[in-house]
Amino acid sequence: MGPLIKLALLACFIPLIFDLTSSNYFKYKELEASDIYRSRSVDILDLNSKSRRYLNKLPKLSTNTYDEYPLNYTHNKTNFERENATLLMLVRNMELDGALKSMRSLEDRFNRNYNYDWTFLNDVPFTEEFIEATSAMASGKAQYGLIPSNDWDRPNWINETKFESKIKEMEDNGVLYGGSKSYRNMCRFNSGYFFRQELLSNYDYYFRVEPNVDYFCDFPYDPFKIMKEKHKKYGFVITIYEYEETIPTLWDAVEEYIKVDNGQDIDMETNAVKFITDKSLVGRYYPIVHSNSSYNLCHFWSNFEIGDLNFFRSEEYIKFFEFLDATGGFYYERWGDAPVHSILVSLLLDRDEIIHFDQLGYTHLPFDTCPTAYHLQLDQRCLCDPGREENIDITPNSCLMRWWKNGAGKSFMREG
Ligand SMILES: Nc1nc2c(ncn2[C@@H]2O[C@H](COP(=O)(O)OP(=O)(O)OP(=O)(O)O)[C@@H](O)[C@H]2O)c(=O)[nH]1
Ligand SMILES: [Mg+2]
Repeated sequence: MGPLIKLALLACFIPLIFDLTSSNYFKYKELEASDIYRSRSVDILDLNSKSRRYLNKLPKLSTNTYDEYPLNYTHNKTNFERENATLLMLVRNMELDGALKSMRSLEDRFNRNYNYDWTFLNDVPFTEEFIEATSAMASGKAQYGLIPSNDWDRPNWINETKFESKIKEMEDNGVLYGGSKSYRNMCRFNSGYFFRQELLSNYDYYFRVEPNVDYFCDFPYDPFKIMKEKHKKYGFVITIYEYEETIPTLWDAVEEYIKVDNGQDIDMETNAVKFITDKSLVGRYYPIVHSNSSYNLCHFWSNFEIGDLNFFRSEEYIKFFEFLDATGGFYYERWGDAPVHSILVSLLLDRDEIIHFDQLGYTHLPFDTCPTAYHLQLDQRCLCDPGREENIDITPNSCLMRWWKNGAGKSFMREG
């Protein structure tokens, strides 16, 4: 054995010799490393928090909307008082797995602290299995409603021959859900009947949840409280363009109603009509799809919505809905509840009564919304990538920039 090899062997044994005299050398080393990592992670978080703009002020509703009025309501980790509100899911028994996934996500991100009630609606009775599994997943009370046939099924004044030929035509033309009869029932129910269900009669607000959605971030506030405190009546997270082939005559019917209303319920000065009719260049984009009417096809994506039930139950909403319904457009065409809600909300409400919740990361295939600010990603434990192609907010497919310009969003973008 050469002297160099002897030296190397000795060097290897030195730590062991020390280890015999102390306790356990390797364990000691591991501890040291984890201490270093721990203090580094604290430093990094601290460094990040120094860059937070509003750290010492009352929380702002959003980092993205230039709303100068901070909330009176402070979200702290002990104040979990509930508003008079329910989480609401229209769902089929066969969607149990997806329903549980959505529930788990919303419970984790928000409701486990508040325990709001869950309301489930179905056009057929829920199975024991569905009731058992969803009740177990809910942190609050769970209640189950069977929708009366009159609120769900195709009314008998719909002309069956015309209906059958129209849906065949749509199916042949490859329109999304164009050949589905039940989808039409669902859209009409969600447009004009969900808020009239008895189980909802004692609530003021609902939060619509669909199977197989995901909430990417911890909620930084109770959105129901925001609705109440800020006098909001409709809240959304994503806004996109509708397929015009599903609503060829919807806007004609809306224009007729505007004439009939004659300024009684619809106030064009204060409402959000510009949001749904603006076709100008906003940012770098014109509307991505051409439309044949003055409706620009923008709608709030209604699979996520938080709404004031008293607005939907109001005479002005119901009158407008019934006028549209009487045309048969829900069946002869395939009017979605998203454009219907969006048009009625945009025309009947004051634009300041509509709110974009821009900190609530969310996905329903095929689109996401994910807060971009790095400190929000950390604060709210987000699990999403704002750089992903599916994150739709400032892409040409999104109407959000039109909302910033014409709605209650970025007031600096408003004209005049
Ligand atoms: N009870 C019941 N619920 C339904 C029916 N059709 C749809 N739904 C529910 O209505 C909501 C909207 O239906 P979806 O099938 O998700 O429609 P969509 O979001 O336009 O399309 P997807 O891309 O398929 O999600 C979901 O909560 C469904 O679970 C039905 O026939 N009966
Ligand atoms: Mg869906």
